[in-house]
Amino acid sequence: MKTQVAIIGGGPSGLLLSQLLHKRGIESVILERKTKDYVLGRIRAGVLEQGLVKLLEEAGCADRLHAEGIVHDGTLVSSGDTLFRIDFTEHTGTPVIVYGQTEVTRDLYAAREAMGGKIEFNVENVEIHDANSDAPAVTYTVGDQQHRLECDFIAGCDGFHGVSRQAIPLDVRKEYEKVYPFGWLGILSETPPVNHELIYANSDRGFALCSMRNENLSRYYIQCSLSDKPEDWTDEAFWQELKRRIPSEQAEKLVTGPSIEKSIAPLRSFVTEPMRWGRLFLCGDAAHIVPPTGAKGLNTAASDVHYLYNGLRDYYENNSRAGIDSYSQKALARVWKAERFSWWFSSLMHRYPDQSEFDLKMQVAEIEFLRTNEAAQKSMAENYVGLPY
Ligand code: RFL
Ligand code: PHB
Repeated sequence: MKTQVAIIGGGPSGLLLSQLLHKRGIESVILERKTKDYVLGRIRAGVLEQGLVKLLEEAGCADRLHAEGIVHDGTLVSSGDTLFRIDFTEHTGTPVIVYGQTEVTRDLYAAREAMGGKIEFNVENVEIHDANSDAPAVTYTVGDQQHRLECDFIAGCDGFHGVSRQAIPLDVRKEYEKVYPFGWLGILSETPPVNHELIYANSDRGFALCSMRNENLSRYYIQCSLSDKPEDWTDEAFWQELKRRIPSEQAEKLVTGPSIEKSIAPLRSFVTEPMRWGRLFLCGDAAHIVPPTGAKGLNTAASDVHYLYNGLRDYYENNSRAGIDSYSQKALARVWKAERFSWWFSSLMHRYPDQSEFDLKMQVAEIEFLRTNEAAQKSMAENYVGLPY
């Protein structure tokens, strides 16, 4: 088989890239390790920056997002019982949209299928060949059938545990990593959200986040120990702990109910450099991970797709290599800013096992500065709604 762009990974990065390329007449094939239902069963990000919304519009996949997404003009931050608001629209002129990654992915799959996009599910043993030559290829198996896909370019959109990053030789690749000493326990419940905007809560029992998917579907998280397992936490224990971490006025209003999903995610900051090797381009979680505080994961994947899509367009439409040659540098410049913001916001909001009393005072002082200082609020708002591409 032959195509122009072989895309490894059918998560949001791979699907969005494929759909955008298709709109410009550039052919691609997506290779996905799991089934579509499995991919759609993963509950992940919930907050979309305008940059991602614009890309979804360009991809022709934004109708449901505009009909069902919830516009958020700001967010709440709490420290104990002190609650304050950061106004995104006032400080930046831009809101964010709350619309789940699951729904984005569902819309992208629907669009790809409607246009006859080629997606191979259940692929195994994916191997990248000759990425550093003018004739790269990907081999893989489906069941006991061996396949070979020849292509002009390979997009490695296969997430943190994929194979693409590993295809870049170790003497070329440099990785930067910070692992946080805690995780997030998240639940989804068919209950009305406690508040119409998100609440990021710092408390002496650890971080909590009140988020949502729609008016009757709430997403809540609490900081937990890395050794915890979801089954250690009954729904009742989760709700009790959440109530202790958010301001009492909110805790009293909280509507609880059975969880329909419960999972633990570790927190990590990770970047690999460069994001390109020959004709292989890494995109999204394949190249970088942020802790979820600040909701930058999916949005940073989207900015990679933007740079790669435009680079490939430039190549096919204008016979110019300028865009693909600057891909890694442009993508990384924005990635590192998202890494900084997520690291800063995580450091501000969590309890660390080795935190000294001095460290705690610094956290309190910084939250107080954010509460009272316009410039600090503007800086937070600019980062939260997404820095320009
Ligand atoms: P994905 O979504 O991981 O998709 C990669 C796809 O590649 C497939 N794959 C392979 N396919 C073929 N061959 C192989 N060898 C393959 N190896 C893997 C996988 O099955 C998968 O379908 O990466 P992508 O597309 O770059 O998208 C990135 C986003 O998913 C990610 O940044 C965010 O979801 C991160 N993230 C969150 N971000 C937020 O902004 N807010 C959140 O609340 C939030 N929660 C999360 C998250 C990531 C999590 N992970 C990765 C464990 C919660 C979790 C649990
Ligand atoms: C979510 O709704 O899942 C969510 C929202 C904001 C974050 C992280 C996760 O910072």
